[in-house]
Amino acid sequence: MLSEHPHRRYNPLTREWVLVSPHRTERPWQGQVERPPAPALVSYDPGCYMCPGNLRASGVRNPNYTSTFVFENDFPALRMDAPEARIEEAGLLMAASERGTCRVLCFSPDHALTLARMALPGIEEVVRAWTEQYVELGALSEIRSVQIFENRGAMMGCSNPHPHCQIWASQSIPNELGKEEVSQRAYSGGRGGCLLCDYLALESRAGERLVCENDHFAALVPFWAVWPFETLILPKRHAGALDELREAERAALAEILKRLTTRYDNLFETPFPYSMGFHQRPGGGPPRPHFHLHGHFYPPLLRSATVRKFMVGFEMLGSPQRDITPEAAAARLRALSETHYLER
Ligand code: H2U
Ligand code: ZN
Repeated sequence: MLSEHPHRRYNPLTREWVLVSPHRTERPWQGQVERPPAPALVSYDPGCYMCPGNLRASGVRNPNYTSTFVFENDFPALRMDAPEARIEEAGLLMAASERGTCRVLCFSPDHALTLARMALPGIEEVVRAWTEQYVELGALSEIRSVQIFENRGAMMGCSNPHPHCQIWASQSIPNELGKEEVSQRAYSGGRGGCLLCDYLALESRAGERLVCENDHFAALVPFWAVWPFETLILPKRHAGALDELREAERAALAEILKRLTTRYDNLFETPFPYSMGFHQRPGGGPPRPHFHLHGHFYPPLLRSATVRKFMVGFEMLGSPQRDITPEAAAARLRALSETHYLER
C-alpha cells in the first residue's frame, strides 16, 4: 500500500506529518528549469574571499592556511554584544534579544574540492575542526546551541563554491533543534531508551532505507523524509555530540560523509546541491542524556539536475509533501557507485 498509494507518515523527531504521493513525478513539468551546476575547476581563485592569502570583504587577509581555516563571519547574523531587551504584550507581541556568534570554516585551501572529492585525512581534519568548534563555542556561558551547517551550490543560496560551512552559536535553542530535543526527551521519559537508537535498530533490520554504513555510522533515507533524497546520518553508539565520539568513530564519520556525498554527486553526474548540518546536544538546562547526535542532508533536486523541489502551495499552507517514496529514493542512492564520476 505504502509504495503505491497516497499516505502520510509521521516524523517522531519533529512530531509532524509528511504527505507521500508515490508516482507523482510522472506528471509533466513545464515550470522552472535550473542551470546544472558546473564543478569548480581551479584550485586557487584570486577573486575568492576564502582562498588562502586573499582579502575578505572586511579587508582582513586570510593566512596561507594548508588544512582547515576558521574565521569570524564578517557579516554575522548574531553578535555577543547585542543589548538585552524583552517585549511581552498579552502573549501576542513577544520578542527578546538574542546573543551569539557566527563563524565560517573552510574545509580545505583547494578551491576546487568538495567533501566528496577531498581525501579522507582532509575530511577527518574537518570533523576535528567541527568538534573543536562545538567544544569551544559550547563552553561560552551564554551559548546553548552550536549549529554547524553547509549550504552547497548556488541553488541553495551558497555564495561561494570554495568548500566551507558555517557555524552559528546562539543563546537560544533554534526551532528545529528544540523540537527534536523535546521529542527525544518525551520518548525516553515515556518508555526509557533512546528514540534514535531504537529507530536505527529498526532500520538495520529492515534494510530497505539504508544507503551505506560502516562500523560506526549509518546513512539512511528516513521513513519520514521530506526532501526527495533527504538522508539522516546516525552514529551506531549512543553519543550526544561530536565531542563524545572516539577517534575511530570520528574517522568513520569522515568516511561515511565522503561515501554519501560521492553517491549524491553521481546521482545526476553534477555537483549535488544540499543544505546539511548536525544536531548536537544543546547546553544549559537539565542534563540531556536522551539526545542522540545526528546529521541531516536536505537536497532540493527531484528528478534531474535541472528540476528542483519547491516547498510551496500545499506545503506552505498544509504540510510537506513528497513524490517518490523514501524506499525508492534509498534504492536509487544505494545502487550508485562510490567512485566519483569525475574520477572515473
Ligand atoms: P554561504 O555559506 O551561504 O556561502 O555563506 C558564506 C558566509 O561567508 C556568509 O555568511 C561570509 C558571509 O557573511 N563572508 C565573510 O565572512 N567574509 C567575506 O569576505 C565574504 C563572506
Ligand atoms: Zn576559494
